[in-house]
Amino acid sequence: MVTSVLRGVRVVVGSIGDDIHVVGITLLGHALRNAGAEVIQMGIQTSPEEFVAAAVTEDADAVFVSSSNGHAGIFCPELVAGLRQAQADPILYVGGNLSVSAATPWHEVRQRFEEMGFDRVYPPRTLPDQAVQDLAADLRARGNAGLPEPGSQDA
Ligand code: B12
Repeated sequence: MVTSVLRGVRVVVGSIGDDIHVVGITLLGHALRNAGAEVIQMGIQTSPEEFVAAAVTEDADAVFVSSSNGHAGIFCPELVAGLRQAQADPILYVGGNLSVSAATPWHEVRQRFEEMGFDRVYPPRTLPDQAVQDLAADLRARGNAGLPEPGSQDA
């Protein structure tokens, strides 16, 4: 793993709504920290309002929303609306188990969350390193010139 690819980047991480699954967000937090990010770990059962407040007060570059119990669709619209109302525009990722029924085709799940306003929607069992690399690329695409280029001596 590249150690400082997210140096100075501020990321809010948590499980949304009534979700009590903690292992995924713990691993995500470690991976982001190992990549140099400052992680604001919200833990489990984080309400949409708490996500928004943290994103605003911490001036977050990105918000990572995790949901394992399938209830993300209930809580995420409020989170996206809250960020818009607060005129906050962090990069927004969501992942975990995003639908209650495993029978729902993945492309429908992804489309639903993309239409809500998420920049990336991750399927179950996504490795944290994938999101780390995606975040570095998305930040660079937004013009965050402070990040080291992958493979550079700084990274
Ligand atoms: C352990 C577990 C529990 C434990 C949780 C303990 C704890 N404190 O965390 C207990 C027993 C308490 C539990 C309870 C429940 N659980 Co449970 N649980 C699991 C289990 C077996 C493993 C979850 C886990 O820790 N995985 C390991 C981590 C590392 O993986 P992960 O969470 O998927 O995260 C990885 C990736 O997905 C990714 N990721 C996760 N989030 C995000 C976000 C972003 C932005 C990105 C980039 C990546 C990312 O990063 C992680 C690292 O790779 C899963 C089944 C499974 N095999 O996944 C069911 C499962 C998640 N549980 C399930 C259910 C239904 C429940 C309950 C509702 C059961 C009940 N009827 O009470 C309750 C939840 C209550 C609530 N309010 O949330 C279902 C959810 C189904 C759905 N989504 O439709 C699952 C899938 C089991 C199943 N097949 O039915 N559970």
